[in-house]
Amino acid sequence: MKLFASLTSPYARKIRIILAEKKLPFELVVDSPWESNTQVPEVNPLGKVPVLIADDGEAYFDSPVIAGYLETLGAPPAMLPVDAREAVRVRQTDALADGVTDAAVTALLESRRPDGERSEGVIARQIEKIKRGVDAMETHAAGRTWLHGDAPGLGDVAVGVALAYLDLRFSAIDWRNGHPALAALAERLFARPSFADTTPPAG
Ligand SMILES: N[C@@H](CCC(=O)N[C@@H](CS)C(=O)NCC(=O)O)C(=O)O
Repeated sequence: MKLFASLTSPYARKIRIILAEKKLPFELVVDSPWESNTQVPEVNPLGKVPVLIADDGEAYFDSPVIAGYLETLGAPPAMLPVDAREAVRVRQTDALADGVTDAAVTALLESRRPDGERSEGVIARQIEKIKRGVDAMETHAAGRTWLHGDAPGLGDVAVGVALAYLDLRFSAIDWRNGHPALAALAERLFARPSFADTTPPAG
């Protein structure tokens, strides 16, 4: 398998963590879709990472689809429950975490626009999404070691990656404040080699 990823992409990090947890061998193709010489549009018409190229040559994107594909390979530990309704709940947590990451990415890109083009209103709207999302994650995490079941799964990985991305790009939000269950969950996740080994480079 080959994974097209940039080292700073939180969505790609989610997949790299799942591959590490499952100990699945893969070739990492570091490619930033923002660079002019990127090959990503050749494997994903949307020009986004992550993209997984399976051993049979089929290309999979985006990160929730890749996570679903990896589950079909049967390598433990399971990141999605076998029960279909339970799996939907885990995917819901994945969607919530990705939505927080989406809002953070949108706010970051907006904040980097030149004076006169930047909209503080757009940034504020995204920050509100982040805050509501983090509140919802806290409600779910309260009283639990892991978000679904008795071991970390796709939902935990996605939430951990989203929170780590907030640490990297929006530390001023101080998401730990008022979210003790989430802070404890993040501590458990960040201590795992799969998270430690995929820490994005500064910049
Ligand atoms: N929903 C997608 C989001 C992927 C995404 O937005 N990736 C960013 C990198 S963090 C990207 O490749 N952006 C390039 C672009 O939008 O042109 C997923 O979960 O994989």
